[in-house]
Amino acid sequence: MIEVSKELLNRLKHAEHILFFTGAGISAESGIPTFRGEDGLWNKFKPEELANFDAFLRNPDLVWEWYEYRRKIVREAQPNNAHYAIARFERFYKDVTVVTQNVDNLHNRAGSSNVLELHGNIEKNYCLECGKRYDFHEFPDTHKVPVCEKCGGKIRPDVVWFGEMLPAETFAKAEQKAAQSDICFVVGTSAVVYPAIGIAYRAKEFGAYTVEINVETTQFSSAADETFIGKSGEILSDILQLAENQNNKIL
Ligand code: BV8
Ligand code: ZN
Repeated sequence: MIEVSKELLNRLKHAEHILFFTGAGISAESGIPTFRGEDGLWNKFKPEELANFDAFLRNPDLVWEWYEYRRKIVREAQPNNAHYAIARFERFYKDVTVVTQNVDNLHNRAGSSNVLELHGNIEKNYCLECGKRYDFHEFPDTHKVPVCEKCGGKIRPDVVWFGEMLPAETFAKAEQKAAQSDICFVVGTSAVVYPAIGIAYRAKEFGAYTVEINVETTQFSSAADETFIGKSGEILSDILQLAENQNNKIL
């Protein structure tokens, strides 16, 4: 069991609004490669080459194949203890929000009920021309960008690429939740991508007690009130246990 501060115990006892801000590190224990780690996805490919719209126009089949490769990994992956611990926080607090940069759908699959996907969801796609949606759709040929059955346009993943705006409503909701939160857990993110990480700074600005969970320190560490260095699956399971001890009320 990890050692936590009196302040965090006190906050776990009295908090009403909990915010989890998560990045690729929370899915590492599910076997999904992160972006910037040593075996990171970006090491093989550079973000500029793949996760942006120009790359898709330049080389649609390559970008499509990369997403199909990642979709396969995601489909074979299972949520891990960190995802499940976050979902179980809903037993003790009436307002638990997950703001994730991840596109792997694992928070939803673990049972969290309020997940805000700032960068979209790799299981969702749409036609560039007519906008027809192809959500959770299995495409026959994973090596070629598919064409829309309605209008023949190219189909793209419904994720936010570099240089693209984040979904406005989702981001606004995340900002509102950040301003309300009593505790903000910042889990498994290198804290380099904007405006997403701005949500964690905003929670702090509005008085949330910020707790970072990561296997190493990050750019956010100096802003965090408390940092736990370790795997999110283990640390969040311990913090869930502490939350349970602090809240004899089960909702
Ligand atoms: C926008 C798409 C503008 C889907 C992604 C210069 C300075 C600042 C900002 C910028 C700049 N130049 C450009 C920008 C803006 C840019 C940006 O932030 N760039 C950064 C890289 C410098 N942002 C954008 O372009 C955004 N859009 O700004 O639009 C605009 C404005 C007006 C009008 C029009 C446009 C869009 C950003 C979204 C890009 N899309 N993904 C996909 O393919 O996945 S970003 C990509 O990075 C993923 O979404 C990922 O989630 C995100 C963040 O990465 P992390 O999740 O943090 O993952 P990472 O691998 O980096 O770190 C993993 C961490 O986990 C590590 O710390 C590791 O230690 C830890 N870990 C590992 N194992 C564990 C663990 N922790 C705990 N337990 C473990 N077991
Ligand atoms: Zn179409």
